Amino acid sequence: MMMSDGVAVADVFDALAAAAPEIRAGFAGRAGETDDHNATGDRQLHADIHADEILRDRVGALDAVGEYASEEAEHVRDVGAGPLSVSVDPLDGSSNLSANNPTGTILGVYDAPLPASGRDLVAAAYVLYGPLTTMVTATADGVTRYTIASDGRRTDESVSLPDDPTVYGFGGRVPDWTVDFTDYARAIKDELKLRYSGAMVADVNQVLTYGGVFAYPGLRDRPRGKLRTQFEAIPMAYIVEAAGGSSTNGAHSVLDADPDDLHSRTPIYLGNDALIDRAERALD
Ligand code: P6P
Repeated sequence: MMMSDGVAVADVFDALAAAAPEIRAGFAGRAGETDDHNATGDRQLHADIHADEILRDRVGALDAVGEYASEEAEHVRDVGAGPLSVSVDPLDGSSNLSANNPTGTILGVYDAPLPASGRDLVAAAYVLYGPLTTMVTATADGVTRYTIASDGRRTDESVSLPDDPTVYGFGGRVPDWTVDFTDYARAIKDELKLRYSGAMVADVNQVLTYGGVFAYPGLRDRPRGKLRTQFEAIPMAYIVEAAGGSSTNGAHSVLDADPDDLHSRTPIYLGNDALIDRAERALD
């Protein structure tokens, strides 16, 4: 990654950090549904649209960014002549708003046109809207967690996955799990503590904090599972692998995924190496 790309990535992270308090301030009164659906069929909340507009304006205005793609919009948007392409899930787990549970923003920075492979990712980040607003960023240089105050001030600490796993979180309904995943889950639940909120950002953040495994597996009737390859799986896999963990889609690292469709889905398993190795053996 050229130094100029390093500076450009820092500009993207600064834009995300500046957007976060504005997105959070817009939650009140926007938990309701619009009449519209996104490209993967999810009913859109007013908060989804609000977050996407803020991010598109801030990130799309950067000279280094040429393409902006959102989980909330069917097509990639040309936003300039810059070398970088940015993918966003503007408000991951937005349905949690009505229960006042955590939600998040997921962002990927690619040095290739979208849809792009995980190997084209040069940086990734997420914002977690919990009791605190935190931003976790990852580049080839490592993973950093920032706590963002309401006035935008940031404090930071480096992040690495704990060696000893403690928590797990598995998506989907148990009757919809495959036999192989059910066997894997049965073993894991006797070893680790269940932590599952329904927002990928919050659940992966718990794995990064305490060690463990997050999975949204392929299901009996939906072999590719639920989570979006470009907007959720690839950026979050990049962050977990940069923090010292592993990812898989059941067969290989999620970063080796090469989606041909911007809104494709993939099974995803993220966490400590040994737990991911066991998942690949169980699903083989
Ligand atoms: P389920 C939120 O809608 C999301 O895309 C992810 O953030 C989360 O991990 C998953 O779906 C939750 O899905 O089926 O458990 O509600």
